[in-house]
Amino acid sequence: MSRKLPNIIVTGTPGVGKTTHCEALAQRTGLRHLSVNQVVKDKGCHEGYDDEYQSWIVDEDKLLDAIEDDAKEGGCIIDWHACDLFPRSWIDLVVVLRVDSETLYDRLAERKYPEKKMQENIDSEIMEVLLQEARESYDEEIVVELTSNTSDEMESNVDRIEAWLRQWKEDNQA
Ligand code: DAT
Repeated sequence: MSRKLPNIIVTGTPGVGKTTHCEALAQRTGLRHLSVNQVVKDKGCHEGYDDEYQSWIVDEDKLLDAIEDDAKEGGCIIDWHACDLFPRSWIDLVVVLRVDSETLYDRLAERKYPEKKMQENIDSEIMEVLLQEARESYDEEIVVELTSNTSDEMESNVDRIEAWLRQWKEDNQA
């Protein structure tokens, strides 16, 4: 696979800080923040809206078609609360963000999530659902778990991913 730049997935339960991390990373590194939520909305990669959960019902085939060219070119930071749908060959690093449940509760309450959706997300975080999904879907060496409770942690996470990117560039020079 001859990408000039790597593709990174930033995943985790809604509210862990994916968007915040991806925006900071995109600004610092020049990589593209690929918000799957935005792509699903903008390119109609869904089968409608689920009112109870207040989220789109994603059509994964359409989504993969919509991002394939970008992914093949490389340099994408893919921001999504699932990671098992992307072909392994596209992905160089999988960052799973984690957060304490009380902090997550506060963040989701602020978003006014419906009670059921809020509880399911908190359970999912406690059960490490996304971490398991990442470990089952990708080689262990490329999956990194990072905590995102505070802005200091976010800063150090971004530093770490930036350092990883520098190393990737060195290792993959043409
Ligand atoms: P996600 O994209 O995973 O749903 P987000 O980036 O929108 O999450 O963050 C949800 C809220 O939490 C938002 O108000 C920013 C805040 N937040 C995220 N990560 C944080 C961190 N590490 N420290 C402090 N606040 C954080």
